[in-house]
Amino acid sequence: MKLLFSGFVVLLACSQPRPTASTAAPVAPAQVRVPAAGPGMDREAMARRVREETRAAWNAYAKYAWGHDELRPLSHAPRDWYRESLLITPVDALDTLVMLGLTDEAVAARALIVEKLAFDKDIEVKNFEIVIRVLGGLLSGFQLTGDPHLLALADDLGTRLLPVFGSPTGMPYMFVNLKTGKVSGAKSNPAEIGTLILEFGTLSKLTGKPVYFDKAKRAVTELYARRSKLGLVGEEIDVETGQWLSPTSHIGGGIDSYYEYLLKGWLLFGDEDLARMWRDGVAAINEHLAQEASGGLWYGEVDMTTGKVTATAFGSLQAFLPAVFVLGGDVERARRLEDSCFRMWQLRGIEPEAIDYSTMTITQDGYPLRPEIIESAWYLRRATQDPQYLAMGKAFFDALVTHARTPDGYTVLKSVETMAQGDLMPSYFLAESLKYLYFIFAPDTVVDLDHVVFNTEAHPLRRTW
Ligand code: DMJ
Repeated sequence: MKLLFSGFVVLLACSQPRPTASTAAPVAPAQVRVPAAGPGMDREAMARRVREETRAAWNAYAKYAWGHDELRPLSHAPRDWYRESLLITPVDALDTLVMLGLTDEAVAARALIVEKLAFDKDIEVKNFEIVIRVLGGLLSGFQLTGDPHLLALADDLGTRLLPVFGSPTGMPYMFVNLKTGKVSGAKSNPAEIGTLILEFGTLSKLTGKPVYFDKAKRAVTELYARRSKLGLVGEEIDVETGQWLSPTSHIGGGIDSYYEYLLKGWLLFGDEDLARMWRDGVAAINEHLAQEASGGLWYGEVDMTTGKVTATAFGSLQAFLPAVFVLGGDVERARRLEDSCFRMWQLRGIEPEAIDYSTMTITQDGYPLRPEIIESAWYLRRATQDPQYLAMGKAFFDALVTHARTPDGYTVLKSVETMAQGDLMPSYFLAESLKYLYFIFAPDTVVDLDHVVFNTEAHPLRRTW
């Protein structure tokens, strides 16, 4: 296999015009204790260590779960999401293996995918997860390796997913049977409706079939049209009636990547409608969700209609936002929010799933190996070259090795209070957490953000159009 990675450089400065930085929140003293990185940190050695941990995690999957969706590292057993495997870990991991220079492993992953992956299966899949992990992974895999089988698989998958858009509003149903096209799940949310345009849009550009982009764009446009007078979206919506089922607005799970894709859709496709939606959206969350509390900047929960605060909850998923702020040009806000995220990490030395930031207490104590805080540290390290983000990266790496490493791969933590280990290595750990950790230490030349946008599962999509 000829790997095309050498020509695949991802740059941070975007050639697209930038949104204007939104009004900065008042500056409060951040109480963040980041261990000094100092000139002594050997970045090359750290990058090598992350690469070797990635190799070991992949090898554990290959040994105990080959051909299946995910690895259970403690029981040495595979886990499949549905009756039949969709090779979710190999597809999610392929571009990480390529970009980290794990060439033999990348060759094996690609061969497995090309030989075994097929979508003519009588299984009802979750559209959002399959799009961000499998469709995204096939598209980036194609662009990095040049293997046309991967694009053919992506095109076949895209066609099988299209029935989701058949609701009266054009907003997608949550589930679709890959063989029959039968859809279900009319109760959906902004993330599942608005996190499709990067993958479907790229598929349109690479296949010359506009239908994918058009359906995904209509879906997000219909969602945006239902924003409240404050410019906010709620947490749950019926895609058949277009009525909101929950008015709770926040930037966490179920909403998060809706905002991410407005900005990134603009950057990848130059789409001015998405640019306008992004500017409106980010202005609304900065005005109504941002809160100064406990000496830092946070984004809480409010009623989308009244703006009344309903909870002071923040968590690991919200930690995607500093990365998006950097891409949107608001580096100062990104810095302040990443400080808050790191304070959350430091409560127990590894990240809890959720906290109440008014009391700085943990409300959900699991750590499912999430990548978002690592992703944001990478964007900030690139944008600022501030060594504190190298130090943060080392803190993340050391905690992962200490608490989440097993003899055969990495595993989720049931609790950051007890550090009790669960038994799953989610595919996004290889797709995202390890990739972004590597990027923190690797030279900036490994990524050319002038031409590449990462989807929400860290799959790099290269603008070749
Ligand atoms: C990933 O699948 C994606 O990053 C998604 O946007 C959110 N959840 C996980 C990681 O936490």
